[in-house]
Amino acid sequence: MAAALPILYSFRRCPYAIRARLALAAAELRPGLDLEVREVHLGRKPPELLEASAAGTVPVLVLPPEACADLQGADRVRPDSLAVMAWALARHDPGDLQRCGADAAAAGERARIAALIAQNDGDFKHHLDRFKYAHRYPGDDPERHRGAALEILRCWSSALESSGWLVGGRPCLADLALLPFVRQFRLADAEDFDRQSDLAPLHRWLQRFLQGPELGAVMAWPWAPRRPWRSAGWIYHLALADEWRQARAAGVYERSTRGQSLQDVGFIHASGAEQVEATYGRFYADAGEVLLLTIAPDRLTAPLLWEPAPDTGECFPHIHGPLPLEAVLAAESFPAPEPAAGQPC
Ligand SMILES: N[C@@H](CCC(=O)N[C@@H](CS)C(=O)NCC(=O)O)C(=O)O
Repeated sequence: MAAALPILYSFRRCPYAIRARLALAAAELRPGLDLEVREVHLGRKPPELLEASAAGTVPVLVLPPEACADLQGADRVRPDSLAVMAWALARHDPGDLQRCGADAAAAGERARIAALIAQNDGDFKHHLDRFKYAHRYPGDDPERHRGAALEILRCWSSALESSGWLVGGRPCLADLALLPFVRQFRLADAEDFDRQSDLAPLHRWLQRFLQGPELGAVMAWPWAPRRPWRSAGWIYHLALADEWRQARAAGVYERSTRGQSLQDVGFIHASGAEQVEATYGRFYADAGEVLLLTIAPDRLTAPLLWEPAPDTGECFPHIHGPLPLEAVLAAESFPAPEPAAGQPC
């Protein structure tokens, strides 16, 4: 049996998750081979993520038991971006991003890196949120926060002036840790950001990342799948879009499978996380508009039984009663449409 891999719970556009993926990639870890990446939808966090980390934020890295036989439960969890970055670079840091040297110069650079990250995660993030997501802070003045964030960016820009890097003339942990947040600030009003002529060194620093291969790699498959990972803690049901619309109007869903009702069959057919594609291929491939319902078993009101299919003996989840709408966490087009080319991150 293949060895279990560390699991990264991630969200494609989250700046904390982006910095974690940048560090994991810098440590030359490969998704699918050295770790499993599970893309999370923040509106419906999988039970496995919440079990690993009650905070329910991403990124979270969960190490397999065999990778750390001497560690217990929570010790196997790296619960935030900085912990994930530290874990990755402690394993392998070919670019010496952490400045591991024992000399005073390396210690000074480590202190500078820590101060930059603290300023980013503290003051800069505070002002960025209140400028970028102004609607969440009614009564606050977004322009004041934009100005305060720009002040910090000017400091960083002067640090970049001599060498193009934040600390010590070559890339370091702080470059990776700040990049996704500066990128977010720019995305909030790119024209205005690009017009700030006193930020020229920062513009060059950001552009180097935006055009370079490292960021592109961690924003694409397999580092950042477009579809959320399917949890083994949920079950799934393929529904005809029209029948789902009727159920929403009626307040309850009572179809069993294509062409058959709950009353005809006695239960509602469903699939486990790994069974959806095969079910679609067998019964729905020519069915027109199909939706994939994600169902939380703990919200069902009828018994859920895993029972063998008569022809193959493979066990499938069966809901022995109506499906309440409250148990459906998501209803999404299936197969998922391809993202439009050039869609912003
Ligand atoms: N301090 C954490 C912060 C992570 C964080 O806030 N992530 C956001 C997404 S960008 C999140 O998971 N929010 C949870 C939610 O929206 O429910 C870290 O460094 O990883």
